[in-house]
Amino acid sequence: MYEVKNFNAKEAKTIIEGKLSRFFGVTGQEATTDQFYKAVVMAVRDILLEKRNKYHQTVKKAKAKRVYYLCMEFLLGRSLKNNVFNLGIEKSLNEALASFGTSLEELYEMEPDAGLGNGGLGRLAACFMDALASGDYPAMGYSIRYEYGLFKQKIVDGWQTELPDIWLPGGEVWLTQRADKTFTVKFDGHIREVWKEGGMQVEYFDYQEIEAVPYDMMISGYGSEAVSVLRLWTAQNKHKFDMRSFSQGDYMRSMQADNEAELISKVLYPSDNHFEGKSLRLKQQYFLVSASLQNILSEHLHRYGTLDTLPDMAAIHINDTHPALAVPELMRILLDDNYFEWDTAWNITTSTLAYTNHTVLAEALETWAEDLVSRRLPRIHGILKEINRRFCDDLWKRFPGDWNKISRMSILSHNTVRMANLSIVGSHSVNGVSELHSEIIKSSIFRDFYEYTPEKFTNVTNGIAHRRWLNQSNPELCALLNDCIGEGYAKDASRLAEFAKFDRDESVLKRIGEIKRIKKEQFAEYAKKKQGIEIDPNTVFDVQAKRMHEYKRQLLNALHIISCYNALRDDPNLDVLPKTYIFGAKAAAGYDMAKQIMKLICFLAEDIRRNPDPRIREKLNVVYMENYNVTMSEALMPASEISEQISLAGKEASGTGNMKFMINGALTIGTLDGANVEMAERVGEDNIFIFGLKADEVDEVWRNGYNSSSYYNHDAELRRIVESLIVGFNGCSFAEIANYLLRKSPVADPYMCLADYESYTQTHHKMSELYRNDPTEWNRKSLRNIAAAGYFSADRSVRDYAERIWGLKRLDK
Ligand code: 26Q
Repeated sequence: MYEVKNFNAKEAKTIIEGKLSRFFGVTGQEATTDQFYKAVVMAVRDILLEKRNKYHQTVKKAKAKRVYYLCMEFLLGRSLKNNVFNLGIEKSLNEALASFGTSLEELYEMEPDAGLGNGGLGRLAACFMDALASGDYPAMGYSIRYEYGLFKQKIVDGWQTELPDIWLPGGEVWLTQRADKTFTVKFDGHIREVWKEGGMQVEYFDYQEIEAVPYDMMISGYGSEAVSVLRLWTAQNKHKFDMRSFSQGDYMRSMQADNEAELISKVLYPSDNHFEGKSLRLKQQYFLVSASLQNILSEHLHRYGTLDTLPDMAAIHINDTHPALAVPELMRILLDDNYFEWDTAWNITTSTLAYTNHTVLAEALETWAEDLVSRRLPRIHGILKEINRRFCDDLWKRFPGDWNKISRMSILSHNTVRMANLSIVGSHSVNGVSELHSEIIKSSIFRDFYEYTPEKFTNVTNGIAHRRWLNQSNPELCALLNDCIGEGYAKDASRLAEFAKFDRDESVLKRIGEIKRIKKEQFAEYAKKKQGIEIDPNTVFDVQAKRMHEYKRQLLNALHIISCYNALRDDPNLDVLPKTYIFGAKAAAGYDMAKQIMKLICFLAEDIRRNPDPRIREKLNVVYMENYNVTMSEALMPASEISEQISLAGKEASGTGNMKFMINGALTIGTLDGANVEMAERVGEDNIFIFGLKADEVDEVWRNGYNSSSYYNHDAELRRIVESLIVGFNGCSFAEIANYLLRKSPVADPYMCLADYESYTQTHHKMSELYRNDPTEWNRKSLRNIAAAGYFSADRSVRDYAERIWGLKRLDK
């Protein structure tokens, strides 16, 4: 294991003083907190660089295979605490900082979140960088250095508005420009085929050249030798500030070209689980793919002198279909730049690439207009046509005459490019992200492909960077764990299982309750400071935090709250368990229904807050936390007692928030969807609260025609809720939502809220009874959840990928 040498408090102090003096011209007495933050980050970066260089030499010497993780999103959040923890330099730094009258805790607050992602997929990529380094796997992530990350959410009168997320001032101290690794990415222009000596060759002319300049960020492993590198590309005009047009006085044109080029890395598209076929997004995708592959291949060629060995030395991962153009781009580099024969190139390509699917929602499947692709990427379009021609030829041999099948599997169809089909055909491995999801893709959206090449299909269940979500976010719980089972779980999360032995130890169970209470108080303080909102830590914290989406069914949660509110309005003396329902969610900017649901929750919250009867307010509180992000999540997960994982079964590919709640001891109320299924298997059905239709039952109800009014007619409580929606909250009617729940045409509520309502409320009821009547048993279930959460560490996920998909070995000498 790598140890940071000579980094005692005295040395740390000298280094920090050096940075302050050199970069800000101030002494430790004069420096602001922001200057301290930056000086400490620079000191940490130096350590990371040294560790990385050493590891790099080891990898080189061992001629080890590397993994390259291509992803349009890395939702990193903050980095300082994570690197300080993983490097084990917390104590020295804190001692040094104390002598200046500051502390790490204070500096952590100076760091903006790097919000270069929407939600689960982006956070998964970030968790994987940490786990890869901690598992001693040589890994590099590739993405875009968006100037603006995911928008900042402001809620005005219940309506979400989006503000730019300005993260670079404060975030850029982590980034090191590597101008020496700049590549050129070509767009637009035309293709012609010419006969040359070696045969037919393709010429590409009149193209536009964009420069991709990388910025590197390092992520240290924990208890390991490795550092992962995340390389983020910035777009700039290759012929920046064209003096020719400048001297002609055409200054504006030159500026416009610069702006157009820079637009590519300007902003992250804020939609998740929804496809939008915008030209700029296509450019972003190709920009990422082309720069990254040029980089990977030129380095391989430099190291080994041939690209024939690429599949032995490099695994390139396509994270969802967003970087699927890696398939034709890799072919292009092999064919056009390195003169490979088609078949050899295709072999190298498919043996190197692997693909993960993250959704089965039809509206999320990427299909690009072929004419857009041919205009922006004419050479890539040519290669796609050839890939498809050969693929369809093969299909024709395998399934002669089965036109329907061939047309379903074709990569190009109806003038669109189907990115999922491309990803499957161009990869040697296709995986889903939970057992259920991996089965569903084989039997539904990718059924034809599964029948064609079953050996490609596999599952890797998602995981979380448990050191971030447990060790760093919940030191109080870790102190208890350390007392009971030692500290080994930080390196090996499976050792959390040893905690189960304490499930009859009354003093441990009591401490679990006390720790939860402390975390609730801390969160209440955080909410007060951030949003001026009062939360009573004596109430149960029931939390749904994730992107706002119809399929995740925040609306189902709201319906249940409305029913509780109605009951209390009928009888304010009702003896119920006092609860605070906490929501945190951003909606895609153009997603009206999601914004309507958000508005409903906010107005319901306000209506309750304004209720004149304190007996009601004491028992029911609803809080909508503004601008939910990674940092807020780190405060919220440890404070949660009930975790809402209530998507319609079959729709949530995995979920990873569910795992973060679990490892912090929340009890889950959830459907048998995504990773919930495996959570239930591991913790045991007595320790999780499962409700609702199962995935196959959902399909059956939908096939037979989902009839919302039959549920409505049979359930007086539901009728009352719908009535309340129409009457409205805080002076605003939500009749549109009532109509959405009940309508049959043009479409019924596709996520069938009413079908699961009864089972959902009954399960809530059961949980409340348990919490009130047997708090010890509640804490016992909490303990069992913590003990069973080890499997959901990203350390295990990346080990699965490394062994079963990438063919990597760990370098732990
Ligand atoms: C695509 C094209 C154009 C614009 C945007 C997009 C786009 C962007 C982000 C499409 C999808 C996403 C994100 C999807 C996502 O986060 N999926 C989640 O992935 C998690 C990690 O595997 C799972 O746990 C969740 O179940 C899944 O919803």
